Amino acid sequence: MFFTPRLGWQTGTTAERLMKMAVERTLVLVKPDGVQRGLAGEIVGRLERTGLRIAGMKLLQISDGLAARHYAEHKGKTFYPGLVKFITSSPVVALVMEGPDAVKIVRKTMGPTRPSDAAPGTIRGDLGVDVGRNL
Ligand code: FUP
Repeated sequence: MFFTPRLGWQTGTTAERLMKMAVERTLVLVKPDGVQRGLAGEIVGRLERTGLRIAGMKLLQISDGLAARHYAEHKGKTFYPGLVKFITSSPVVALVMEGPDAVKIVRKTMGPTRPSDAAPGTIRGDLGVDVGRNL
């Protein structure tokens, strides 16, 4: 027997297949634009409806130090200073989503970084304004 919120209780070969899948955890940040626009609940709801589990969630004011660590891969890029200024400008909702294939499922639900590339039905396709305000 194997349980997932997405599929419920499964038995037999389906359960065996699910048990072999890696249960992943992935960090999601609803950034200041999402929180200020009152869309945190909408965004968390869409992620929750995928069937993944909310393993943790809190409202958090990101410090300069934490922003630098989180976005270390972007240091030196033109948009980096603006990104750090923006992410530290007001509280974010930080959550951890958990379940089989969580990384892929969250990425598909959010859509690509640029809202103009994101399909309707994705969070960024429906709600994102531009790459610097992509919720
Ligand atoms: P994502 O994981 O989709 O949030 O994307 P990245 O980690 O690649 O980018 C982090 C943030 O950098 C994005 F949410 C927005 C910002 N960004 C820009 O402002 N300009 C760019 O060209 C790329 C990213």
